Amino acid sequence: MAHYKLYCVGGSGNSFKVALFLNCVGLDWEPVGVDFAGGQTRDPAWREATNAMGEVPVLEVDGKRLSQSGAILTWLTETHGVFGPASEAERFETLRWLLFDNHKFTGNFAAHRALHSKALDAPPAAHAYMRARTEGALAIVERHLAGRRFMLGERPTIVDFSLVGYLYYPPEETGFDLAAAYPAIDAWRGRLAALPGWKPPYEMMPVGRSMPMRL
Ligand SMILES: N[C@@H](CCC(=O)N[C@@H](CS)C(=O)NCC(=O)O)C(=O)O
Repeated sequence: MAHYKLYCVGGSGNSFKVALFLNCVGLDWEPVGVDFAGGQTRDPAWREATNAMGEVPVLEVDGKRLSQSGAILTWLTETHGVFGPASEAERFETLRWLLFDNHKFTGNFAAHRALHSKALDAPPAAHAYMRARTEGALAIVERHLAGRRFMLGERPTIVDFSLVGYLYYPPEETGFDLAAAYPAIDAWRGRLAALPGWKPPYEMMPVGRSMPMRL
């Protein structure tokens, strides 16, 4: 049995953030599929046993079940001493970007993807609102990455793993052609994809059942 079990589903970019860390560090882990499309995360018994917040990813280790990708990444980096902040200033920047990612970057990108892929049925005004919010967040990261190799500078950290979580899903699924419209983000995600251990999300987590993201 693997040391780490990651409860996840291939279509979950939040799960991919954690899977990427585990694989790039070469840790002993296995994905455990969740039937997201079938409503497993809303099942009271699943919530009681696995995550009261009703979300993946959940990382199981030594009898504990940890949730929230930003908290899990922080725990992993402190436990294994890699891909973490190297100073007090970087620690502050790490928390700052993880919060921005969860609130604005991944938060908007993932919601827009759900609308774009028609996994959710929403009025056009709601779709346009989410698109504008997502473009705003992408522009902030595009600008930050101009002249930087990674989010905190010269080396990859958990900030990169968090922000990049949804950016390898295909454009027809996300509604954003990053290669065409966001050159700095495109080059940065390419640098991360060159890390040993990187795989695309559906290969990294070939488990579980997502909403119909690819129509
Ligand atoms: N902030 C959370 C977000 C997790 C999240 O939204 N997970 C989605 C899948 S990507 C989920 O399980 N959603 C279930 C639901 O909202 O019912 C994290 O980073 O772990």
